[in-house]
Amino acid sequence: MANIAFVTGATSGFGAACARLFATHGWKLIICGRRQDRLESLRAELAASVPVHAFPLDVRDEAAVNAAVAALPDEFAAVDLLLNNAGLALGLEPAQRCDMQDWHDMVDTNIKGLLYCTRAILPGMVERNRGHVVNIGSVAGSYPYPGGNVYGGTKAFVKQFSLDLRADLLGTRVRVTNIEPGLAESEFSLVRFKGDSAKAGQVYEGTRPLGPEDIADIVFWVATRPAHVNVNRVEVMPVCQAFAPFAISRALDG
Ligand code: NDP
Ligand code: 8X3
Repeated sequence: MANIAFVTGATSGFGAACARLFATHGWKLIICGRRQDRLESLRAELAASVPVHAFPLDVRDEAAVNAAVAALPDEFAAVDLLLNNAGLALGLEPAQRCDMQDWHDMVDTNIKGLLYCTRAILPGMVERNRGHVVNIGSVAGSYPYPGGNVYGGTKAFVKQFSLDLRADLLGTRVRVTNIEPGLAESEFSLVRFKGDSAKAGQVYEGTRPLGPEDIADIVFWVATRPAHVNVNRVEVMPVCQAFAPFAISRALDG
């Protein structure tokens, strides 16, 4: 029987790459996202090789998440892998100048949306004593950088929540993994800079960033370890990225 993967944020970047990779390995796919045109073209592409269930979903809408999970067709209901990938960064301003709505949107998507999806899918996994929740965190959840503020905070939540889920799931065969990528080229920066493609392009200029396929490769690897193996966290950066020294201001000597 084919495995079933439920991918949030499948309309772009990591989510689309994961859906494609899992499909090449014969997994049945549940795909969602807000952009219906993107969703439909991915559905049509994947449906040539595997069964696909696609529906528009804003993960910030708890009732819609619950309704979508309750309405899964029988052949898609026993989800083996939930990939909590939908997420975004908005802005890179210092905290004192951030747009409050951006903070709401990041918390509502990266934290609350992930919680809604997890809470809706998890009981079935526990009941079946089988399943894997793979969350997409970020290096931003471990290492601060100027302007990371709430984005970093949401990903720190995802990291800790993933570890705490493991604690709750002890005694079951349900696995949990947090993937924590660094610089990766997708629509991420275009979204962060609200459609400013020149600014988004500068982020990757002269670098060899990770690509969505690199992340898909890791997600697929953690998902296909032997059933007794739980990869807790994977932190991954491109070779062109490393850590900054601590920043010290010399303007405050008084
Ligand atoms: P993209 O912008 O390319 O993809 C983000 C996906 O999330 C899109 O499919 C988008 O779909 C979906 N999404 C956003 N908001 C919502 C929402 N409210 N409801 C449903 N879907 C939503 O970026 P990435 O692929 O890079 O990002 C995927 C994940 O990886 C995010 O969680 C991001 O924080 C994380 N990440 C990214 C890194 C990077 O450098 N690129 C590094 C580390 C982590 P739609 O707009 O159609 O709803
Ligand atoms: C995305 C990586 O460094 O742009 O989560 O925050 S970073």
